[in-house]
Amino acid sequence: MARIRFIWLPVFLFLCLAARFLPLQALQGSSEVEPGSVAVITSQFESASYESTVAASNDDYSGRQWAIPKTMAPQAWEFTSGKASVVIAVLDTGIDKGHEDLVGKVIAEVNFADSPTADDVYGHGTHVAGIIAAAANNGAGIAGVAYDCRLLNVKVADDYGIFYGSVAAKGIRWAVEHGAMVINMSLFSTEPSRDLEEAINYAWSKGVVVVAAAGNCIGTKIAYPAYYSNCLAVAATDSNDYVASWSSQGDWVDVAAPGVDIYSTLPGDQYGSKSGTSMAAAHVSGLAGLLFALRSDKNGSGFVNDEVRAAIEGGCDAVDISRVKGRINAFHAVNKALALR
Ligand SMILES: [Ca+2]
Ligand SMILES: [Ca+2]
Repeated sequence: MARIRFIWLPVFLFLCLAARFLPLQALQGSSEVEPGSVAVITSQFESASYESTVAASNDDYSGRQWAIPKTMAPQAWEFTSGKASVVIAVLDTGIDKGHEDLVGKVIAEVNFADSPTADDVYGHGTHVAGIIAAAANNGAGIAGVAYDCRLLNVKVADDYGIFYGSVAAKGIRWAVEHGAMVINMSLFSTEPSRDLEEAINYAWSKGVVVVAAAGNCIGTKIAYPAYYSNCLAVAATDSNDYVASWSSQGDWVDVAAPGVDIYSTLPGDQYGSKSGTSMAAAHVSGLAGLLFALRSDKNGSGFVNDEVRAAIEGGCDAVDISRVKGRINAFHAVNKALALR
């Protein structure tokens, strides 16, 4: 596995840095010249390196989900595990909606990508979807953070994990129109996109929480869409609460969440580990789903997204504080939301 990482890390570094070295004329007039990619470190899945005898649910691989106890999700589940009316859009490479641990979760889907199918050929969106909402206590697989919420499969990245800002913007607007309360974008580009920023602002104005991977850019280089102010930018931490060496970080990053050796669903009833700020963002979107289920519009704005975002950021544990503001804690965030109610 070390060899795979050695090969892929330079590829993603190249993606992060490529825009800097493109001829200037290639960058003028359009934000579409340079695509972004899904925010995973390797396209290969890895076998689990973490195994605990303590299980948080009766799912087969519960012991491999170190992020669940780390973020105190089981304690949060005492209050809510989400609800079917809370819809989370996964803007990604598609979802295997027939996966045994995702059956019934995807209520609608659309394909905006340059691909013949809304299914997940690349094997990224299915992993993200499982982290958010895989069925819990069904005796199989894993447990998603918001396992009673529902998903929208919004395919905006192609079968190589590549996306364009204008396409993701279309996906956001479609998701809002189809009832999404949370939009997860486990993808990033080093190029800004006005279409994408406007779509995110539109989503926020409609009461939606938008979550994005901070990118795997090593250091404080800005990544989009995570950088936009109406988007929660998520860095990745490991099981010891250290920020991953390849994770973007810096003042512009809003929260951190587990993103190293994350065990989740893969197409064809498979499971495996992946690392990246992709996985970190998915944990935050799951938590947002839990908080929407509590519905606490304390300030009477007519929307809950401001309270949800405040609870996520205000409920963080201080970890590795020289590099990130804090790592999400589902139980503390739920308590914040309940206190706000
Ligand atoms: Ca399960
Ligand atoms: Ca409000």
